[in-house]
Amino acid sequence: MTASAVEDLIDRLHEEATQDRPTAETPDVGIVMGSDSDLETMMTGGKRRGAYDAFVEELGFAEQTDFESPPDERFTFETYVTSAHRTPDLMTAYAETAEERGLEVIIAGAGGKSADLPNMTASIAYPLPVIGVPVQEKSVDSVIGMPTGAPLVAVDAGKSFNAALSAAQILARQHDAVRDRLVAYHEDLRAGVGNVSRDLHDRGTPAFRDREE
Ligand code: RP5
Repeated sequence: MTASAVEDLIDRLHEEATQDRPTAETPDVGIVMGSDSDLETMMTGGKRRGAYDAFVEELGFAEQTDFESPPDERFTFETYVTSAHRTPDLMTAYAETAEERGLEVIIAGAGGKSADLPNMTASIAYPLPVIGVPVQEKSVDSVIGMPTGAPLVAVDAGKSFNAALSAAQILARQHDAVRDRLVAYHEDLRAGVGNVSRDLHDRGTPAFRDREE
């Protein structure tokens, strides 16, 4: 990202904060990450599924990429890279405009030993809730280690899928449609375990294991 792109993004965020758009036209969830090298962990998984998979495949959300043209889907998220160390001005602009731009909750992920983006975003965006995602195991302490009075909730390393579910749980307090989607997702999980359990029992271990291979 060039310096001018940083300034353009900062200007856009501040301009958008003055728009006072209807809630249904603004993203409900903001997703920020410290680097595009975090993208796989934060959004589409790799070894495990990510926040994008949870929102789009399981909960029927859409990614909003244009302030002016929201997707048809009622519930949306937006995605940015806002490095705490390399673009502190962009991180600040993002967090300080978040509530005015209509966001209800932020998911913030960063890696490394100084994973400061989630906690700095939480401090600046307060009282908006922020869900931190340590992108690596070594990032856990710096994400969860907030002082008393400075809240941040966090998921385990790499669990951005769960961060999306947690964000949806927050939205579900106000939106029955999101609650219904969360309940349906959980019922699918329950049914999946039931099918596997019955199959394992009824086939026996060797036949079940061979079926999986
Ligand atoms: C952190 O440093 C980022 O969140 C990322 O996980 C890590 C490495 O960033 P890059 O050097 O790949 O941009 O700030």
